[in-house]
Amino acid sequence: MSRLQTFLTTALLALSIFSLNARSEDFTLDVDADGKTEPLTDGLLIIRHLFDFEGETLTSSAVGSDATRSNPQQIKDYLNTYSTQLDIDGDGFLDELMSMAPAAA
Ligand SMILES: [Ca+2]
Ligand SMILES: [Ca+2]
Repeated sequence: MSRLQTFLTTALLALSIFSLNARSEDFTLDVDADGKTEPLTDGLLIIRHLFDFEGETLTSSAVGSDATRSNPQQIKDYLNTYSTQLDIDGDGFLDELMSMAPAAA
């Protein structure tokens, strides 16, 4: 491998690692962006999103009083943008709650 190839490969690798870090840092579990991560707001929003709730049914009684991201479409867009970060167990699927339901019944 030439020096140029080595340099370009190293630069590309460094850039991809930087990009991954930057993307991860952009995502937080504070879905409604009120500065706090709470189970009955942010957690509920994520669960409802995973069950494909939309509009008012997504956000009803599930955004904090100081939320700066409270519009259902904004929240849906945010969670869709960072959907890979929501795959907590890393199995490539976001629907484990739904797929586990028949087994648990
Ligand atoms: Ca929050
Ligand atoms: Ca998963």
